[in-house]
Amino acid sequence: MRSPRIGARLGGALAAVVLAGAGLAASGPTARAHAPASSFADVVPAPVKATPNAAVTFAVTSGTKIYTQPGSAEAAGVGSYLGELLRRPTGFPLPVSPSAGTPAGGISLLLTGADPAVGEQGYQLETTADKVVIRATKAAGLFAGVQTLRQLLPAAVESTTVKPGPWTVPGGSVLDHPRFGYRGAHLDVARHFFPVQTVKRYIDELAAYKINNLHLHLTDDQGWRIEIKSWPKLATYGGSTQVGGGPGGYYTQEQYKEIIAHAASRHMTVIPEFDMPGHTNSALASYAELNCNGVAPPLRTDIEVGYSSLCINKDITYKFVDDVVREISALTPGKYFHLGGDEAHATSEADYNTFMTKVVPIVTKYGKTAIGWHEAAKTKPDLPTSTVLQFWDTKSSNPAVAAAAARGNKVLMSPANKAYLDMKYNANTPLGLSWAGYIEVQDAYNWNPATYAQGVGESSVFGVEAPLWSETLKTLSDIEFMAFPRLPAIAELGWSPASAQNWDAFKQRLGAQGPRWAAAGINYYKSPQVPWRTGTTDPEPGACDNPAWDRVKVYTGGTAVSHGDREWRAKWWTQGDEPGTTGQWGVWQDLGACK
Ligand code: NGO
Repeated sequence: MRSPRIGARLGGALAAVVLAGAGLAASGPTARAHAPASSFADVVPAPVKATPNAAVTFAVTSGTKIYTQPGSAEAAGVGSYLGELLRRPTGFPLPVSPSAGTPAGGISLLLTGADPAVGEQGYQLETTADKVVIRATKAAGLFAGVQTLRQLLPAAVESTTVKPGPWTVPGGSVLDHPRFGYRGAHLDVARHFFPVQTVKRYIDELAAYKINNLHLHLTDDQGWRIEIKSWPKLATYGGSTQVGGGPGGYYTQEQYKEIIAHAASRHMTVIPEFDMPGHTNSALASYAELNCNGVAPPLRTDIEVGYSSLCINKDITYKFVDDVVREISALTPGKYFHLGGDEAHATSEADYNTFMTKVVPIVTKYGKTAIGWHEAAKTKPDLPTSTVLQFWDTKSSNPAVAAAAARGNKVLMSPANKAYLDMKYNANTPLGLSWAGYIEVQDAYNWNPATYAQGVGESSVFGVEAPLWSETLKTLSDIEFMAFPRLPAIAELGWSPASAQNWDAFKQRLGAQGPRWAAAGINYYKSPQVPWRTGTTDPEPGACDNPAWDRVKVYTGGTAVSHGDREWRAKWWTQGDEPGTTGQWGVWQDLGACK
């Protein structure tokens, strides 16, 4: 028996619910054909304030229109994004046009009339019987409001094929804004290279949880992943392999711009990282002159760390750094440039100081603000207070970071034993590392970014970021398995007020995401800590009759396989490319969830 949830029913009365502390009741009563399948209590990250009105619902129908703020191309962009999102599962036309009003039968996205409390990234959302209105001061806020609206629709809204509906939104209102302006995810494309398509899809998945920064780890010992025109061998040679010895790859500058543009369309900023002076074997292997002894080392495909260093006392090192920072900065509209600085075990302390002192001004010269891993806090003389330090320690006491925070540097919180998405969930997890311990969902959620590191209080916290290192990860499906459900946990720590942090309430909200991921074909870890919801309007996928997809097999057109709870058919021949992605060899057609 499948029963749509109708959310918290409040006897028809308009009841204000502040999502602080205990959260809302999680389970709803029995199925009703036109009842909302989701509720305000299910939204991740938890909104600051939600006020359900159980007396009304709004239905998206074939006549629904999307209206956007007249004169705002950015609001129109959010409108067309919403249209794209909803057309796929509903099959409705959902035209987008400007309107300063809030016509009946519409979803209005307006940059007027929002409560100033929403700030630059927050929004207000109101659902009545005949319309949905989202108001914000900036398009980023409208985009965040659209993500909430998306979670208020039934889970089948995530389906890639047309579903019957009904597409009901619960009545009520939301006032919402983030705790931290910076909510990041990091992706290591150096240890294993991921094609543009995979990065775009991950961006889409992150945006659903109001992540607004993507930190791309573009260079490391095993691979250089971005074309640098003044040093072409970095990509063509330095990017020619990866961990385990595969062919690797790199983004052309055009492809990097394509990633940035896609992220921008999801109100997400790309932070590029050129990791130095350590983690540079791929560069040292590409150009002999960058080495102190003038000899290029071989490319590396193992996962050792801490053995490589740029040559601190050669002038060409700084010409090289200047060229790379200049080219990448010119391609990157965002304000921040990540210069790494971690695990420079092959660089002496004196050399590290010399290097950082020379390199931070290069970043500034090209108009960017530097972010470095927390080891940069030890640099003497002190780095400028504008430098952001990314905390990845597993210990809460780090005197150098505390001292930098006391001087005024901001700290981006990514403690490895909490926020690292590449740590295994438990000893049996097939993917991931375990040097920082196992991280179950509750561990990823139960920490406070503003009290975790000694001497780094709320006002010193720049934001929260979930790193995903790829030593063991090869495919989109691998990425998804490690990120879901922990990424939404970190996203909630970054967005929701500290007072809303409550594991028992969060695990219920998280449970409501499972059917959404199943509908979207997202591979996720079905943690036993989470009460996964199955009662949605979307049929739960059962077992597929087809054989499971096998990466190493060659499939010819017509072959059907099962993968990620869905069925896929090879359109022509394909090998290695994951069902759901468009790869260099072939294309898969989605035949829908397994019945
Ligand atoms: C460390 C190391 C990375 C590894 C990662 C694996 C940092 C900042 N440096 O984190 O090179 O890939 O752990 O978890």
